[in-house]
Amino acid sequence: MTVKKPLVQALQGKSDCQIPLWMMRQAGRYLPEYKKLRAEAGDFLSLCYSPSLAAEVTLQPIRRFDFDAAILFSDILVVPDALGQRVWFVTGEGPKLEPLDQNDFSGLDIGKINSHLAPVFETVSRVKDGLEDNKALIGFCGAPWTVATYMVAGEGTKEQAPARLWAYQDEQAFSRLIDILTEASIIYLKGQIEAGVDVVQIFDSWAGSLAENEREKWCLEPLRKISRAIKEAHPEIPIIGFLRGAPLVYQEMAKIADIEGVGIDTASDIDFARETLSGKKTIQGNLDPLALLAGGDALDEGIDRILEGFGETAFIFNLGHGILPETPIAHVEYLVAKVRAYSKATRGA
Ligand code: 1CP
Repeated sequence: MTVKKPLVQALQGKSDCQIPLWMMRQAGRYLPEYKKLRAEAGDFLSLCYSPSLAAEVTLQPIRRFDFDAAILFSDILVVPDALGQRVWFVTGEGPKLEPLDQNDFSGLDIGKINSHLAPVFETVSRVKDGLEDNKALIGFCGAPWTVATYMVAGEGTKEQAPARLWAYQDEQAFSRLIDILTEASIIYLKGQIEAGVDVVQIFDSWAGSLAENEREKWCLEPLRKISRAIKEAHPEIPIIGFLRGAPLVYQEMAKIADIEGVGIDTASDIDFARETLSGKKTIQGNLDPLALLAGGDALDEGIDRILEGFGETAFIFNLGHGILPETPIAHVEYLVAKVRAYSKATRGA
């Protein structure tokens, strides 16, 4: 008999399975074992491209907290790196990319995705070997828009102005870049699925900075294309879309046939999200990472509101964005125990 994975069950629409729990950025700098390994590994991209170390980092939070899912340790910016745009990480500053020539980016080559990212696929196989059968492995990519914001600016930017401006000034060229990234994301996600991931998540962290009509073009349309292509090749693999900062988009996401899960961010209204998505999509979210950092009443109230709001629907407990490096381990332990107790009491699982 195959062992059930609560994360996959929830994404199949079940609301009576154990409430699955994982955290965005769950492998990372709040964990002492991560910091130790990170210091030994040298630069961040070498860690992403070292299958043995990346697999170890992927499994660290599962060993410590017994989450229901591991998320592949990699980064959204391995895709521009694979396309031939040089990427590096500066400690304390974040990602840097060699400037993209907006008049000629014909050098970007999707033909190298599979060979360049072979170490990431190898990480997936190794994690699968180390993961219990009831745990899911999540693969991911950045959404074309979010990845493009880094490629155009050459670094993280506050309001993603360089990419937004270019999209207004030369819509055709920007559209070509989004098409390349859409194609690259499909190849990359298929590679992860063929190597063994059970679920994929598409991170559109900067969807919220776009005007509404621009969001349709640069976020929703690529999401429809990517999810369609993945579903055609791998109908059994659930897809989670996470468009941060744009709650009204849930009405549109509820209509995308090829995604099963919608990640909701910290600022989302719980009742609105439930009314818009429940019965159509599995909801994932949305504890404020700062409430988790703060602990105490803020944490209790945050967890209670989410469990009361979503506990009766198909639901995955998560944060509204990534866990912060200063978060005390004890607060994460408390969160896990509380969600588990609620799931046992209300669902018997
Ligand atoms: O020094 C370090 O340890 C680097 C910190 C770090 C880590 C741990 C970066 C640099 N990336 C990651 C891993 C990572 N990135 C994962 C691993 C799996 C997990 O969740 O445990 C994932 C899913 C990502 C995805 C990612 N990278 C996103 C989308 C999700 C989000 O948080 O919004 C984005 C926007 C990035 C870009 C990036 N990479 C790293 C940093 C510091 C950033 C953000 C830079 C910025 O704010 O602009």
